[in-house]
Amino acid sequence: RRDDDSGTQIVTKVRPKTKRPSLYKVLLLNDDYTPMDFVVYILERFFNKAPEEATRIMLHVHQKGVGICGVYTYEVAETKVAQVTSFARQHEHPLQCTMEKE
Ligand code: TYC
Repeated sequence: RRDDDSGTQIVTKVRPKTKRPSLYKVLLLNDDYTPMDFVVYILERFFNKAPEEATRIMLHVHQKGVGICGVYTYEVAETKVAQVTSFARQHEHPLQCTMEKE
């Protein structure tokens, strides 16, 4: 919606440019040392899982080696990873939490 200097009207359309944000999976990795009940607590506290769902995810990670805790936008996923890692280290557990683009 503008005129150039030749006097010819150039019509440009305004396009609503709202791209949906990329999503990131937050993953827990299995290890031999972190207690099962600690992992369940992590899933309840940081990922808002009900006790049964938290237990299911923990056992999945225990058996398969890796599992999804949740799917979030970049900054939320990054914050979850930092919170889980900090909390695990405070309790001297080696629990690994990472994120991966969906
Ligand atoms: N493998 C651990 C154990 O036997 C339990 C565990 C589950 C650890 C999930 C980490 O992400 C994990 N105590």
